[in-house]
Amino acid sequence: MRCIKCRGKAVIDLRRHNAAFCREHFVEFFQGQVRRAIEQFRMFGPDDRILVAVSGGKDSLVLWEVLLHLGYRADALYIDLGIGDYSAASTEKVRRFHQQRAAPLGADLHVVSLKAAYGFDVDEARDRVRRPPCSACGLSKRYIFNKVAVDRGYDVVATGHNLDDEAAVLLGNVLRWNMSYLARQWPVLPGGRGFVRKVKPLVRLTERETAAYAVLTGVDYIVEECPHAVGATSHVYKDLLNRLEQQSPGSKHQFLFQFYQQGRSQLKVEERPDLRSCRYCGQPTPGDVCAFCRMTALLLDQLEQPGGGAAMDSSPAGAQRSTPGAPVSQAGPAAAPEAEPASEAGAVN
Ligand code: Q46
Ligand code: ZN
Ligand code: ZN
Repeated sequence: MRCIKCRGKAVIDLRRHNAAFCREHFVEFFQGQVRRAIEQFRMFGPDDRILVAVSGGKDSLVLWEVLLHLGYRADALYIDLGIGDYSAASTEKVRRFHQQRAAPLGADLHVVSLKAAYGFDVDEARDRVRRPPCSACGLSKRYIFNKVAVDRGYDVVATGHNLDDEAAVLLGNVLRWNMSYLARQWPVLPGGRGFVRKVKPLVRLTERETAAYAVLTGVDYIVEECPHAVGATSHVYKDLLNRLEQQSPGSKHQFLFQFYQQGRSQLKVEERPDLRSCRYCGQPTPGDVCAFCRMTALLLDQLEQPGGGAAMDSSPAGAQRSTPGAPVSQAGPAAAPEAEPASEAGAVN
């Protein structure tokens, strides 16, 4: 197998492109695809300040690496969700990547601990309010990413969702004919009214390609998945699409990009509901109190019950019962992205 660029020994075969590349030309190809997605969907410009949502997994760390390599002003935000050993290992990977690869290029890493900042973690949310962990986690991540971006003046939040992720979401939305989610499925979620713009620059690249890029460029990431991801429906969709791809290379890309180019334009995007400021944290919400503050209040009540786990006294100083969504260690207005599509929930990748 020979590289189609230099005829040297190829290290990867990309059947969907009918191409094979050596290390050097695969890296060039990968970075070119990221640049192309940024330009194709007008995600951001060279002067924009980007906040990359990192989880310690391959996609988000690779995304950060590529954006820095392409010369963008990209800092990152990591949220310690308090999910046992998984969070401990992820934190270490992110901190090490920052120290070794990002800090020397002048990039900052922001770390928010859900427990230290808001008085609960994802496992407590699951146990105390019987909310599926991914639902509490997704809501918290959307809230905090947006809040930090707004508070710290970033223009855009970038996530590591790749072609496999987006094709699986599309398949799920098509199977349910969920027209409002379909209408909003796009690699750029516009900002405004307290929401920062969100973009997915890896949308032209598959999971396999991202993993190969990580290995070939020495990006050390957490291989284990979050324990709560086990049995996720998205895995079934990804499996199906991979089987299709095996038989017919390029199907995944066709499915997603033909939708972007033809299907989506036929759909009408519903107006977002009128928003007002959350009574507690000041963030935009269709109701009186934002979803994150409602969940926080419920959780802190539960945790205060006798025998109900950590009492407020033992939670970090500053957690105010009268301001359930107010972070313990950070102050200031923010935006709760609860009006965003639920299909966005959870994943940072
Ligand atoms: S981290 Fe959070 Fe994911 Fe774990 S609890 Fe679910 S949403 S699976 S990307
Ligand atoms: Zn080559
Ligand atoms: Zn609120």
